[in-house]
Amino acid sequence: MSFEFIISEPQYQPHIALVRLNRPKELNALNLQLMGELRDALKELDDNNDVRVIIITGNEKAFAAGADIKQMSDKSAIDMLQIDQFSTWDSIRKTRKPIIAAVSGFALGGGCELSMLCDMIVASETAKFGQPEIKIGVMPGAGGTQRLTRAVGKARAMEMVLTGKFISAEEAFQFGLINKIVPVELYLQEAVKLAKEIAEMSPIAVQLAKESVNKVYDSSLQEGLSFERKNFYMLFASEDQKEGMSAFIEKRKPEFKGR
Ligand code: DAK
Repeated sequence: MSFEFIISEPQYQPHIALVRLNRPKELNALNLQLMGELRDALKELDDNNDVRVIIITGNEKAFAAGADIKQMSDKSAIDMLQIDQFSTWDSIRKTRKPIIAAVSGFALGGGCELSMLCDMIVASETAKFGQPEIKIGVMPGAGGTQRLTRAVGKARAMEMVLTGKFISAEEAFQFGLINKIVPVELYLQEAVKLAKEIAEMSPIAVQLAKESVNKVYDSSLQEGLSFERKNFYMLFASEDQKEGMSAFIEKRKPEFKGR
């Protein structure tokens, strides 16, 4: 399979596949095509018997700075509902093989949500995690309010979601969001090291163990995610969403009116 916005290497190392998000000029902003490619690549790797662990990474500056605001800015609530990007995210969630996010630089909005959708996160010292959607007049829509809260607790999640402030790799580690922090030149290497340890285990046991750990989340997470998603779409009916996203694109401060 050939892709435009990602690079997929099924045999990056023995039994280890690497998927690189590859829109560097846009800080790997997750447009619909990139997310579709990521879904297709992960499906292919999940079906490939030689692959045991998958690593998703970006580049040193950005894992991903969120969904593509330029692609979303003029959408209506109904457009967003009909695009139904959630099915893409949901199919990534269903990947049976373990996925490690190797994060450096920005992991924001959908980028933070994508890293949390992975099973483990190895980060560089420069990594910054955040859910800054509130600053552009919306809110997290791909698991941020649910997975972040489960990972770091209500108080920290509330602060991040309501102020949009970023946390450093060090804070993310202290809060239990990530597995490891390493110097920037080592983050991919460290993710590979972790992947190798897992790749030595029984792939069937790994698959069932992953499924079982995730069961903890799934029972009530679904309800939360569907609630969150509807609220996210609803925000596209607001003037503040148009203002927030236009202001970002025009590089000015937004003026929110609460309408
Ligand atoms: N979208 C589009 N373009 C982006 C972008 C984004 N999210 N982030 C950065 N870029 C672009 C910038 O516009 C700029 O492009 P040019 O102006 O050069 O053409 C280029 O990348 C470099 O960015 P900056 O010049 O801004 O770089 P700085 O180092 O000054 O700042 C920054 C880096 C990451 C702090 C800043 O770019 C920034 O604040 N970016 C936006 C972060 C953000 O708000 N992210 C959340 C987006 S909303 C859902 C699925 C997903 C989602 C929701 C629902 N469903 C399945 C229902 C997700 C929503 C979101 O993520």
